Amino acid sequence: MKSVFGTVLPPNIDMKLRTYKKWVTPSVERLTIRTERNVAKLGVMLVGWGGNNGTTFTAGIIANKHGLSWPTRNGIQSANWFGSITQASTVRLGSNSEDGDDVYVPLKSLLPMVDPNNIVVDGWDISGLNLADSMERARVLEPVLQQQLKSHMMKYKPRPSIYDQTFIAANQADRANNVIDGTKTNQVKRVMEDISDFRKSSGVDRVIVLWMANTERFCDVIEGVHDTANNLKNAIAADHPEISPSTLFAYAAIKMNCIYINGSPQNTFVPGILDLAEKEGVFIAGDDLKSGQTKLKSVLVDFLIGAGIKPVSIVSYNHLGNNDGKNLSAPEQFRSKEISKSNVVDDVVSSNNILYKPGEKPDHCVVIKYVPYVGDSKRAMDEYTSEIMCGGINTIVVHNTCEDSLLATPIILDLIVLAELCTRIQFKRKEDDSTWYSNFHPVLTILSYLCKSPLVPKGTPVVNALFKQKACIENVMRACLGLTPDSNMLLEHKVP
Ligand code: NAI
Ligand code: DG6
Repeated sequence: MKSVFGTVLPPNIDMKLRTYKKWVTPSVERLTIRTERNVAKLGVMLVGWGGNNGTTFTAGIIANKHGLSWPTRNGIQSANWFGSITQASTVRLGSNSEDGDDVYVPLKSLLPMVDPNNIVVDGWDISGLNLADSMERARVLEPVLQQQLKSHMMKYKPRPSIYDQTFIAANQADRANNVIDGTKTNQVKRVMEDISDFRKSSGVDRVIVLWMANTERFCDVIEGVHDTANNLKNAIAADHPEISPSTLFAYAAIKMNCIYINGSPQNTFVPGILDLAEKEGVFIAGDDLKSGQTKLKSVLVDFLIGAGIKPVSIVSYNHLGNNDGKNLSAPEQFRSKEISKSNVVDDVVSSNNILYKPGEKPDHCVVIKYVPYVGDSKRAMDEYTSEIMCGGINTIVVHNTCEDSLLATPIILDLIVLAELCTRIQFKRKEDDSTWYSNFHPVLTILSYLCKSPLVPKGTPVVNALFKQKACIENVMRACLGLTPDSNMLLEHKVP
């Protein structure tokens, strides 16, 4: 079903809508949706496997699979996936017909999904440390847990990766001891061989490649180089210096029919990659995981503006001491993150033309500082200043200790689990007589909830507001089951 803005004004549309010159023509489009219930044996290849997120994700899979527990000063802690919507959130199915109580079920029970315990992990890193040593270097997990994980993690060693010091900060050079030499053509070929090798050795049916490596600077998008799949192919053959490692990985992954997800903010998805993904019919998604500070912002600003309150200044400061913070202390890499963190309120602001004139936006300042001592325990401070009734000013100040990688890791899992699910959902228009079903568009906008800067195809609105994003996931899943979207009207309780 869709709403169309058009020329027909039905007689029952309220006069007030005429004032806004918005004409609404309800129209109905019927879809048949089918979901393959056999779940693929899934392999995940992480670029940046030896980093904080890469090691924490791998450790999370192992710790949950083996049901590990460890003593803490507060008692025994067991492995879990708190922070993951697929593993730890529930969905309201409806109300119970007997007592009217709401009925909730785990989101993961709605449709068959990959069990995290069955995911096989592999990957690349420019640092050659084995995963046990990189886990220790990351300083994320409790030492007692690390001890239990060590024998498992030691078996993993990242594959050599594509290192281009013009794209990540110079301060990363000392960990680059595991690199693929040669031309860009050789590098792409090597990555494709790695994927093929992983497929064979692990026996997985499907591979998802996820960039969890350091934030790169934005590349300059050049006509004739990045604009089409064919130009990108020729530019790789010509070893063009402005093609980033992340774009080379995306190119190789798509060519190998692997979903490619960008967990960092840089503009990996140049037009040529979008073109390639469309031509090859391979899913891509990104950009940049939405974990702590931004997630809260995409709730708070939506709440304020939805309440008719006008945010006029948003100041977001954070300091962190992990290797991500070190890389982001370089101006060009910081700029990529700043762009990603800054656009997250645009759609909410432009939705309210009572509060904001066309083009008007709140002041929005993003500051990131590198303070090694705090390690992965990022401290985020935000000040939201808003105009309220008759010249009043309302100020909200938030302090959040983020535990960065423990917030990010469940999001990586959700991206992977939901992306795999998307490969099994297909659509057909009811009036279409053919037997042909289409997949989702190659750009998986349904994953926007998990991304700071959602990638969308041309002509598709960007949605940042968190609850709209979550409702999208839940309602698409409900549609797969033949359930109507949860409208929250609860008319069954309101109409006698
Ligand atoms: P990290 O610095 O600990 O890990 C990154 C890893 O990538 C390092 O091991 C590094 O050696 C490796 N690397 C760098 N360039 C590479 C290349 N070309 N190929 C393969 N490996 C390469 O960083 P962390 O904390 O794991 O974050 C990873 C990325 O995720 C960063 O870009 C960060 O901005 C992004 N991110 C992190 C979030 C979080 O909350 N932790 C949330 C959103 C995004
Ligand atoms: C400092 O902002 C470092 C970043 O990599 C963030 O930790 C990461 O992007 C998460 O950001 P947020 O705003 O979602 O908490």
